[in-house]
Amino acid sequence: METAVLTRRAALLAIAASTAAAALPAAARARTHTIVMEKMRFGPSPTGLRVGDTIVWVNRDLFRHTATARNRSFDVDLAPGESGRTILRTPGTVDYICRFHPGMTGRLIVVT
Ligand SMILES: [Cu+2]
Repeated sequence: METAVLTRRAALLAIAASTAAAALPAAARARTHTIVMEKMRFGPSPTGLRVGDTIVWVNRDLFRHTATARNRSFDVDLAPGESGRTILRTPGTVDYICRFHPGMTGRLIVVT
């Protein structure tokens, strides 16, 4: 009998914990991902991107590059050695290019 009570209490605590996690604002769950520009290419796009996450763009090349969304949702212009950031505000698929080197392309897939 006592075991059953303890089990029920544990179950209630588990439910309370998961409810608290779900109630966290998106910003509290947000993660930061890095995409490096190097040798005239964008590094691999991170997987598991969610609304609220941040992309840090790092230009390790000897050339100026941009990360420019085709849907105009972001446009980061970076001199050699610079970095910049984009916060992902909306879900969806966003293709991006470098405005100076259109052969440099990438794609972000963002879920809610
Ligand atoms: Cu470029």
